[in-house]
Amino acid sequence: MTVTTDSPHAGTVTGGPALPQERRLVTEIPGPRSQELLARKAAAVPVGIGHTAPISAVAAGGGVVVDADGNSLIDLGSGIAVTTVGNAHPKVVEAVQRQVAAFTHTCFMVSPYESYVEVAEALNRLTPGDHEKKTALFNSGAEAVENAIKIARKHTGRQAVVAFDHGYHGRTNLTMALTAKTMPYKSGFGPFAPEVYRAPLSYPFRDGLSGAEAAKRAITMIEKQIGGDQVAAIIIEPIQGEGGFIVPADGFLPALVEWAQANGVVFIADEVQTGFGRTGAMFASERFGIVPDLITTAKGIAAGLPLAAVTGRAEIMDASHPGGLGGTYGGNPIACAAALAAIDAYESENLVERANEIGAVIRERFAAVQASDPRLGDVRGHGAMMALEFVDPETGEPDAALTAAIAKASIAQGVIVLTCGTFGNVIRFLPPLSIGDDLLNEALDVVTAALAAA
Ligand code: PLZ
Repeated sequence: MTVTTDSPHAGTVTGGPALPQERRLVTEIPGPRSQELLARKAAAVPVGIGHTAPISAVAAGGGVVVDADGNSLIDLGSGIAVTTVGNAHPKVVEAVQRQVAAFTHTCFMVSPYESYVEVAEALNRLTPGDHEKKTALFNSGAEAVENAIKIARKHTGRQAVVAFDHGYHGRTNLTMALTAKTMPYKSGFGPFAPEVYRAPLSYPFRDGLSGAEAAKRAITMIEKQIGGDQVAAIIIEPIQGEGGFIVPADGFLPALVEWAQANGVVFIADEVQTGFGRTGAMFASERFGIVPDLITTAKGIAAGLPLAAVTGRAEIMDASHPGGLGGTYGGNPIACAAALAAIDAYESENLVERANEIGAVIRERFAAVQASDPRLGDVRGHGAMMALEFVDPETGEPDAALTAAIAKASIAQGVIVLTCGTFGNVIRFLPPLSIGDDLLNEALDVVTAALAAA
């Protein structure tokens, strides 16, 4: 990238895996150049758009993000589970450069092109189940979720949609309605879309229920409060993301799928955060032995280019009349080129297995911490989607202040960590699968020290 203004970011910046794989702090975080950008951000960008790490990013790759002051931070967030193959992955860079020079846009609904169809074919092949599938492409996770609901309603001729406690599905009007948490996602932004109902989840650390018990509780609520024959779709994240990396008890998801099938309800797995190798399986649904009717994907699909998809049973996907689905940019050719390169990387570089190795390192290290520190109530997750839930050891109540302090101290020490959870008391790890063991361990040392010091 060559920048020809006189900004402090001027010059040629190359990211990707060739960046020195090190944590390097040459200023305080934020350094002077980052502070300058953040001041401009405060003046030019509304406060509604927050940020986690107070830096001005100029390059990233492997397991690091480099800022304008020359600090190199270890990345345990992947831009919220997006750069899973690694930032500026060489295959993605090459594919994007080739495509951008060929054509930037035609609108697939005006003049179709091959890469869109290839992404659809790849998703039809990679998603769980060997039934006939079709895929439609969109721009964001929220847009994919909106379209999955449209498709399910058209297919069933029903209106009600069931989402779950702690669920997160986006910030558009319908997806705000589907999202559980009011602050910061919903407060003051209503009225919300109608015919959205919320069922209780399985949250083993907090409810102590078996998967079968939790499923019975949810199904009873659906049958008594909505009626199975009124429900178009159930939508659920196999592992909840923003809601706290909540892994449901065994049997919970299969029981819901079975109930949906028996009642003609479309089961939608929202794999926007869990998809593409993140959980140590190509899709988290595989980890729970379920085959969803529809699956929504985004984030890791295209290594940072905006792309999202709805993939599912051909007869459901074909429910819409011609022209009923679409959008100007959905399946943009540059994003599709990036997706094909990213999918190639997932498959040829053993990245799904790498997610499991990363998960094993995180689990082992924090199981040891947990044994001596009762504030660490739960260590959970699958693959490279792991979380730590912090509590008051006396009461078991969520400890959001401790969690925020650990995240803040870690970032100040050059490790980008994200928090999540309805109660704000969860640290989540979403490292790029391109991170090396040394860097990963160094980052976990920093987080562990931050906990000890807090
Ligand atoms: N479904 C399961 O995780 C996005 C949101 C960050 P978009 N999660 C990150 C924020 O604060 O806005 C997400 C998700 C699941 C849907 C979405 C929405 O995806 O691409 O952000 O629209």
